[in-house]
Amino acid sequence: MSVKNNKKNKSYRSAPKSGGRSGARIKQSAKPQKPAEKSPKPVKKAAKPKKPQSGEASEYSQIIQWYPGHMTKTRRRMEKDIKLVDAVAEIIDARIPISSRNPDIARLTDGKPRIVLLNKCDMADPRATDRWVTYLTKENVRAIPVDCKSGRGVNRFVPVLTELLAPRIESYKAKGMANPSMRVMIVGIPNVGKSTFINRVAGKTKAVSADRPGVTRGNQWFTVSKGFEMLDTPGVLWPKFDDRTVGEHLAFTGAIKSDVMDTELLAIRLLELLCPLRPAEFIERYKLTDDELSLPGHELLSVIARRRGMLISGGEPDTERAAYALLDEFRDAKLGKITLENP
Ligand SMILES: Nc1nc2c(ncn2[C@@H]2O[C@H](COP(=O)(O)OP(=O)(O)O)[C@@H](O)[C@H]2O)c(=O)[nH]1
Ligand SMILES: [Mg+2]
Repeated sequence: MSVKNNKKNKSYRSAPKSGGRSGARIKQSAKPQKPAEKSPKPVKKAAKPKKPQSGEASEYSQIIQWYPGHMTKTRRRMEKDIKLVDAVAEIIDARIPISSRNPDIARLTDGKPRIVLLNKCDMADPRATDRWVTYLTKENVRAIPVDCKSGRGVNRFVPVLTELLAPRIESYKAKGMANPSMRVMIVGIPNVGKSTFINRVAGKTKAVSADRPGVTRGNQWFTVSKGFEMLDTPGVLWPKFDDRTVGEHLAFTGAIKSDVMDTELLAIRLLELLCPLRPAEFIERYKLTDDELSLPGHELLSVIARRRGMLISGGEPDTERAAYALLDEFRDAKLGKITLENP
């Protein structure tokens, strides 16, 4: 369980505050006549996710089965690589800082100094990103918001790394090492932007952006800055999507393929989260009235389909097409800069 909210572990691994427990059932038939659950709750007051019932967990195991099967091998390799480095930079998605994070990271990184990069902040709500940075800083986590697409924020990486590793560098020097070279490794869940970040930091040639089998033979290091080297192979962490809310949030952002879930129910769930947040671009794009914003998700999806002229024969709204369009537009940040999880 990644987002359980136990008292011992009330770090930012605690449950997302937005989003309720209701949600899309995987591969259940969509019945848009009925709401998936009760009407949307205001985001701030939404109940924290609790432990899934056993049935829910097994549904999510379907996604796990869909996931690439080389998990164990990748993880072993990562555990080995981590032993070689002085620090770990964990990339998370600024729109879903809780769900995009692997809760085992502390154990996996073996207590090594860590930097958290809040990536894709070009698509996240800037105020929420600020709140996350403040929150993480209070938790003694070095956090840097970055947008690897434009490169914004990436230049803060080396200064923060330098500061974080200063004690380590000093201790090497005290042991007589003249110019110790510090090594750092990038880790994160699939599609969070690990390769893009490495490309940004390394320049044109080193890492390749898409996952390609066979690209990495043996470790290669490149110099990030004087005295700092980075492993060109990022460590892939798997998200813990055995919780319904986490699974949904990962699907909304495209971190996991949404076609393992029912697209219409997923879109309905997204609408239930968006309506209370009232992003201006979302409202403007679909010309939504206040009344429409308080409709249950499945009715609002029909409204959106009609407004978009997405109809099936007989003039009924094509809610499936509308669902795909909505999810695509959310992933392209066309509905606004939206953060789904708050500290
Ligand atoms: N908008 C936006 N897209 C990004 C950002 N960083 C990465 N991406 C995109 O996210 C997708 C996955 O990136 P990639 O680096 O391959 O992820 P990896 O699987 O973690 O290596 C690609 O389409 C990137 O262009 C970012 O900061 N902003
Ligand atoms: Mg990659």
